Amino acid sequence: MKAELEKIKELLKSAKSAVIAAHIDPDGDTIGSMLALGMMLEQKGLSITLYCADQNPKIYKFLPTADRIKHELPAGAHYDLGFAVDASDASRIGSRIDLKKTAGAVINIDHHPDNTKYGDVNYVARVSSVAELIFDLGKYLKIKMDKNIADCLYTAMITDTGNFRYENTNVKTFMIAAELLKAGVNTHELTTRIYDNKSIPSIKISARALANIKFTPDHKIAWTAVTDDMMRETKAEGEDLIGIVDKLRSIEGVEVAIFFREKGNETKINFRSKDRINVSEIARRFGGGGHIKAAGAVVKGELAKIEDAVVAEAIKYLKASAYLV
Ligand SMILES: [Mn+2]
Repeated sequence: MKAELEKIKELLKSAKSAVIAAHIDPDGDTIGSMLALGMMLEQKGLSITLYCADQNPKIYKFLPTADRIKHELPAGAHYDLGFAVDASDASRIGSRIDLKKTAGAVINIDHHPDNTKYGDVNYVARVSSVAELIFDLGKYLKIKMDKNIADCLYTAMITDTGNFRYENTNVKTFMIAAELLKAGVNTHELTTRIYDNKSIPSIKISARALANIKFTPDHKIAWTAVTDDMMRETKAEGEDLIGIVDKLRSIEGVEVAIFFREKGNETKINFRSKDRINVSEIARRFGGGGHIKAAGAVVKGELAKIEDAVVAEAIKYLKASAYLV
């Protein structure tokens, strides 16, 4: 990774402006990493534009500089550098901007195993969160770690590791977390803001989803679906659905959890695996992708048909893995 860090350092020497792009349907890692990187590059004297095609979920709005995120760039805008954070492919930042045309050089900072190496620099490694890569970059650039940067990185880390519960959490993850606490992070305050701050619609929609839960006869696959009508009736928004699929996975004996969300003529699918099954393989069969234990896809068509097809494919995949009895 040293070579990539050096390349970024070199590019920064002559750069005056940069746009940093988060991925569509943003999560804590992409938002926190984008904001932290923005503040770091400002310390280096760059003029920074923060971009996310979609709205920043409410729970991340308290983060320092989150109010500066733009959802559109001025026509013809051009920047010396274009960073993409937590995006496995250039298309993940959305179709409204083309980073290659918008910036002199594209720097791809990511941790997805299926990253397509679309950057002029590809600073890609399989670590818990992009936040770890941004932390290392900050060290390399001799950035002063302050509480604002640390809050953003810590939020990014806990949201991608399930608050340090997932397998991607290792010694280095905790070493970085310790550094962030030294820089002023109050872990109780941040985790309360992220985990104990649910909206009433989010509880209502998750109650509806859990009431309709379905299982294969052996209970190894659990799934549920949320329709546009259910969203309207509970006044829920997209971000209120975060965590439902994790609840399905938390059930005893469940190996694969699948969550379907009807959105107009499309269905968004989220997959989670507890232990042995690589759900990114199942997602890939529907044009999606992701991590081994967390993946997603978007499919056009009627919800009920998609539900049947995806569950059938998941059953087939578990059988092929000699796992479903
Ligand atoms: Mn991530």
